[in-house]
Amino acid sequence: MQDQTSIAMRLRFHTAGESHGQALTVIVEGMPAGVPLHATSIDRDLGRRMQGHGRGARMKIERDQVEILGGVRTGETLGSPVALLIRNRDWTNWEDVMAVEGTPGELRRRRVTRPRPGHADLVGVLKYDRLDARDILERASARETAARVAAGGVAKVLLGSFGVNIGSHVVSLGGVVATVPDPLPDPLNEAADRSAVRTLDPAAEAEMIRRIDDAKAAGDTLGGEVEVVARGLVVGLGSHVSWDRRLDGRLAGSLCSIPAVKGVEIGLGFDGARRPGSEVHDGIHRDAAAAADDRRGGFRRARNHAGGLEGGTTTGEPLIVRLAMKPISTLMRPLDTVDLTTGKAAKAQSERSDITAVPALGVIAEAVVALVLADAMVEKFGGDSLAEMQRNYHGYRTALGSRWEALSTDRALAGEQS
Ligand code: EPS
Repeated sequence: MQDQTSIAMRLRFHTAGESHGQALTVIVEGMPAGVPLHATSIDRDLGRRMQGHGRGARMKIERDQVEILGGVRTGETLGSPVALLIRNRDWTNWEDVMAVEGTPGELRRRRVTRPRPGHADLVGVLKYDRLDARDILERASARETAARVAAGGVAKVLLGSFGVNIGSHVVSLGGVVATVPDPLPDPLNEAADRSAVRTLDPAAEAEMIRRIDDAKAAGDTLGGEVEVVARGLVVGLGSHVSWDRRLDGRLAGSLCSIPAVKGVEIGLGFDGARRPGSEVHDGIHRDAAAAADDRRGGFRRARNHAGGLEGGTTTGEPLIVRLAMKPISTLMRPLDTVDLTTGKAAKAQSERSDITAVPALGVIAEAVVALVLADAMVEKFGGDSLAEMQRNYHGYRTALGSRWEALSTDRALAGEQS
């Protein structure tokens, strides 16, 4: 069923839970039956999300692991909603503050009345008519991204069954821009995960770490940019026919919904806007090697400035997206605000937080890209079971492979007749 007011999804997910509540939960709906799924395949990415120089003390408390509560039996999905749970270990320190039971409006310990510029604190209390900004920040917290990484882990398993893999790396942090190797290492994550800031440039890495340490000493925070690369995609996911089926729009919308993400680029992105068309678009070629590659439809591109998308549709080249993350809005040397109880000028509340979460952003963005791509795969190849989806997928690839042959036969016949 198409939702006319939002981007339609066939593989859908919803997360719930507060940062210091008992747990985060996720329901992933639309997975075909028969996909091998184990908690361990999701836990790897949950662990990767917690890493990175510049994370706060919370990451020393948590040991994020998923419990699969529904949708899986004997290590395989059933086609029913997949229900996941990630317990917050920090809950034991917050049980009184975050208890579900109590008197409405009751004022509790750790009340937040001095909203942080840049966070959801102020707009949230105004919009939801709350007295304590904790009612807002508990859900606005980027802790929610743990649940999204879990959902993305499910999507990654589905994509893996079709030879798609997704990696990421940090391209800038705190104003330090990394030199990106060309070609990128494959597998990408094996290389990026070796770095404390998930960058592929060792010289930039040292400088990024220095800037994080300096920001910490100054009570400040840092943003940056990450790149996500998805390899192994088949030509033809997404569509040009309607706005909500264009994959570039679906990716940009989903990626911008990650807390603190302020920009998304696809392929050359903003840089492409400054060059003439001849230096932007990727020439189309066909030779023997290309003809044998049915995944790309039998064609080869001179380069991949398009980042794997043309007309809102995959080309079969690697999908390349970049995200910009603003610095975290909890500053230990806080900015100007107004106290919501007195109406007087004050300094914003300081809560324990991170100096930067840019290295974690790559892992979160991989998950979000995986969810969008898995949705596009289900859209195109459908099916109630993985086996049915595989048949549809391989049937499509076979048709792509024989298309040129059919076309040349038609042309030969047309030539004979004229
Ligand atoms: C996060 C958990 C949070 C923060 C961070 C992300 O833990 P706590 O608030 O208990 O210190 O480290 O949240 C934010 C950046 C934010 O703005 O809320 C996590 O699990 O990723």
